[in-house]
Amino acid sequence: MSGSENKITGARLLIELMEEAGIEVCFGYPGGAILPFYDELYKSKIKHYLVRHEQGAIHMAEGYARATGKIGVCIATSGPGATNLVTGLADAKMDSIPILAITGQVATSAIGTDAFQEADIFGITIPITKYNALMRSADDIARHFEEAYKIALGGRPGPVLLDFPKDVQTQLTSVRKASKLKIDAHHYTKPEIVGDVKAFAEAINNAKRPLLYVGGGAINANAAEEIKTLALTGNIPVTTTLMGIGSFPGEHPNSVGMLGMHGTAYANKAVLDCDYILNLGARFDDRVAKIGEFAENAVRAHIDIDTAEFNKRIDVDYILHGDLKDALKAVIPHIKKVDRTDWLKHIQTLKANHPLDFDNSTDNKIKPQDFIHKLYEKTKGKAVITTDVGQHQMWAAQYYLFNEPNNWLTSGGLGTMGYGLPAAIGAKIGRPDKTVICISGDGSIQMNIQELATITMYNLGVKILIFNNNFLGMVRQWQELFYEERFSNSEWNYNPDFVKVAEGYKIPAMCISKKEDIDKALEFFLKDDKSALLEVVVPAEEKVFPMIPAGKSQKDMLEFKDLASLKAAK
Ligand SMILES: Cc1ncc(C[n+]2csc(CCOP(=O)(O)OP(=O)(O)O)c2C)c(N)n1
Repeated sequence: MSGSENKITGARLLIELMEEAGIEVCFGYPGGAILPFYDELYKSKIKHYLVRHEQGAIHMAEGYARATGKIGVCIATSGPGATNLVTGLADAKMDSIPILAITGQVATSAIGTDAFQEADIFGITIPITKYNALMRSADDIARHFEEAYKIALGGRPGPVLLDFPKDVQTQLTSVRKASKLKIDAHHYTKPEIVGDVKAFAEAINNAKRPLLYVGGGAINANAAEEIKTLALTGNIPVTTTLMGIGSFPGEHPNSVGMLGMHGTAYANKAVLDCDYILNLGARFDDRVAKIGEFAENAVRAHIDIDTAEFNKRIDVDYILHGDLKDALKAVIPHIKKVDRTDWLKHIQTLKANHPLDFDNSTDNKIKPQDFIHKLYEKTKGKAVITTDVGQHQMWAAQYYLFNEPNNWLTSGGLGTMGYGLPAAIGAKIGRPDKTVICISGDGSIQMNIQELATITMYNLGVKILIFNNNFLGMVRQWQELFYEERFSNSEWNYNPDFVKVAEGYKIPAMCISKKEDIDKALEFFLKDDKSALLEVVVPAEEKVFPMIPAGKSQKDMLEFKDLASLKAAK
């Protein structure tokens, strides 16, 4: 008696483990080396979304994860399927998004022989995953899955990858549970709060002009409520990074919007004027904080779950290590209701004197900033917005005010063009009740435009807004300002007819280029919960302001009015 009747295949086991973990959806693309797994998936209750490109699958998983707070799962075959996931893994690593990637691999006997469709995805993804494993035996699957799953979601979240050789998928095993995990528990358990909570709170109480600087870690830690309590109890204004948008209500008087390279002028000025800055789950990114010049007159404090972030780029005076939500819960009882009327008044004055600005007076052309503001009004700030990368991304961050977390999905750290459309698909699948809008540029949308087919195949009500300036707009902006208007390879006159492309995929579409058509276009775009594509032709020379030139600090910020007055002086 072999006992094989109690055994199941590796592929079956992995599916069962995924089901037990509560995984409901995954995104992927089949191929030879992953077929046994797909065969088991066919029988599973896990819903699989077939994409058109593996990069689409992983960005969908990212969008799903960011919109729901759950893990995002994607599947690819060996070789080219697996390498097509690489950009998404790097993206998820930079933005701390929990992703489980499962890749097929050639049979264990063929590994290292340059077999058909073989790629060392384990080796390739070591620096861009939190954990990865080549599962050489079906008996190891349970342990690897448990480790991978816990590590992806635990501590500072991130992507993990399980490489699954074809023979291991069909091998029989009876090992269904990990007897012991080999990876140190601190990689996936919640750490204790480390640091002097009272001294930490005292430093806040002593500040006359404190400022909260909130990053994506606040969204991961689900800490929006605690941040609001801290800000309102202490009368403290709040600025967020690009990734932190939504962690504090954008419409609240204490909100100073986004800081950094294209942040609001008032946020960047508040950084210069504050005497205390508290970093909550941000990483002093180089687009925000110049070494040696960031909030140099302020006492600096930092709460983070990842000790590697402390004093990495910017030295701080006070540190609390731990889960942000837990840490804030510990700090808040020690916060005094200090009267900071003068400081809050000063913030309002900064807002009044340095508003977001652009020239909306010229002729009948549509200004993207104005359009996004109108979109915000029409959707009452309640839509889930995803973006690609470029000027449109920054305008969306500036002009669409977010009052809730998890509604703003963008590629922050890696800045991946091609992220927006698949991320919107993942978000819509995760939160079908929401209006989900991808805001893109004519460059970015073409990097994963094939996923329009996925929208139609699954009848998903995803809205796609394309600002068409016939340029790689952000590249053009830099070339205009810093390369004496030599527009090397940023202009193109070979855009497809986006309306026809959309209609080719059976998505209703419309194109507008005149201001007078905005209302009618928004009516068409938002009238129901069905998919729609709207192309908005905008001027190529429109720029994103304010701007802190690369490598410069808050002090060197250029505002729209600076450019206008520079031009007038010429
Ligand atoms: C995959 C990738 N390649 C190149 C870049 C560099 N890049 C950043 S913004 C940008 C231009 C984006 O153009 P478009 O999508 O048309 O948006 P716009 O800036 O015009 O709003 C480029 C090429 C990038 N971020 N990602």
